[in-house]
Amino acid sequence: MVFDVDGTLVDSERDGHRVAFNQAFDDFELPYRWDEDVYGRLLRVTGGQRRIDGYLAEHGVPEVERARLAPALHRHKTDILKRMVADGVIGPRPGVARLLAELAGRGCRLAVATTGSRGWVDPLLERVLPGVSFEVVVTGDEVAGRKPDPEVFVVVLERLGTPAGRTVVVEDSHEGLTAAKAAGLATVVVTNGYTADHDLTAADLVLDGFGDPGHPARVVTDRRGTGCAGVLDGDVLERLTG
Ligand code: XBP
Ligand code: MG
Repeated sequence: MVFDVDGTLVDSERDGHRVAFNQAFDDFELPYRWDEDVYGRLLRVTGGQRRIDGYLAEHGVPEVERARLAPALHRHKTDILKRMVADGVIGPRPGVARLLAELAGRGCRLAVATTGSRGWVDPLLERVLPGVSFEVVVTGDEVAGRKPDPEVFVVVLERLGTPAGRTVVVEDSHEGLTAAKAAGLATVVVTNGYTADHDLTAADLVLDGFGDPGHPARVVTDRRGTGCAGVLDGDVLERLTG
C-alpha cells in the first residue's frame, strides 16, 4: 500500500507548509503572504520551490532574481517546517494510525510517495507515526517529475518490486490521483478542506476522511463497488488489488 503524505497521512498544508512559507517571506523581509484561499489556488502546483517560483513570476519578479530567491526561500521554509514538525505542530489525520497499524498487523508492505522534500519528510514520519515502518519512501528530491507526473509512483513500484495491479495508493488530490492512475495504480482519495472540490472522477473510491469504527466518514464515490461503509480498512483496500 502506497501513501501520499501532505493532505493524506497528515493535514499539513494550511497550518503547516503555508505558515512556514509565510514565515520565510517575513524573514526575507518580502511583502508576500499567502492566506488560506490564495494557498488553496497555489497548491495546484506541486513542489514548494516550484510554487514559490510560480508565485514570484505572477508578481513580476525577473527570472534571474527568481533563480536566486526561490531556492533560498525554499531551503529556509524547509528548515522552519522541520522545527514545526519537531514541535509537534503537525499530527496524523484521524483514522491514519488505526489503518497503518491494521495493515502492518496483516503483514502489508507500506510505502510513501510524496512530492515533499526529504529534509522534513523523514523526521515527520518518525515524529507523527512512530513505530510504523515504511519499506520505501520516495520524495520530491529523488524524482525530476512532480505529481501529476507519475514518476514518484513508478520509482516506488520499482523499489518495492511489486506489480502495479497488486498495489493500491491512498492520495488526497487531483494531481496525486492523476499521477497514480498514470502509473496504473488503483487509487483511493481521502479528501481534505483543500481538495474536496477537486476533479476526482478517476478515483476508485473517494471518502472525506479515513473514518474509524463508530465514526464513519462519508463515502463520496465508490466506483469499484467495494461496499466501503465509511471506514477505510484492510478489507476495502484488499478488494481494490488485482
Ligand atoms: C504536496 C506538495 C509538497 C508540499 C510542500 O506533497 O506539493 O510540495 O506542498 O512540500 P504530497 P515541499 O505529494 O505529499 O501531497 O516544500 O517540501 O515541496
Ligand atoms: Mg497530497
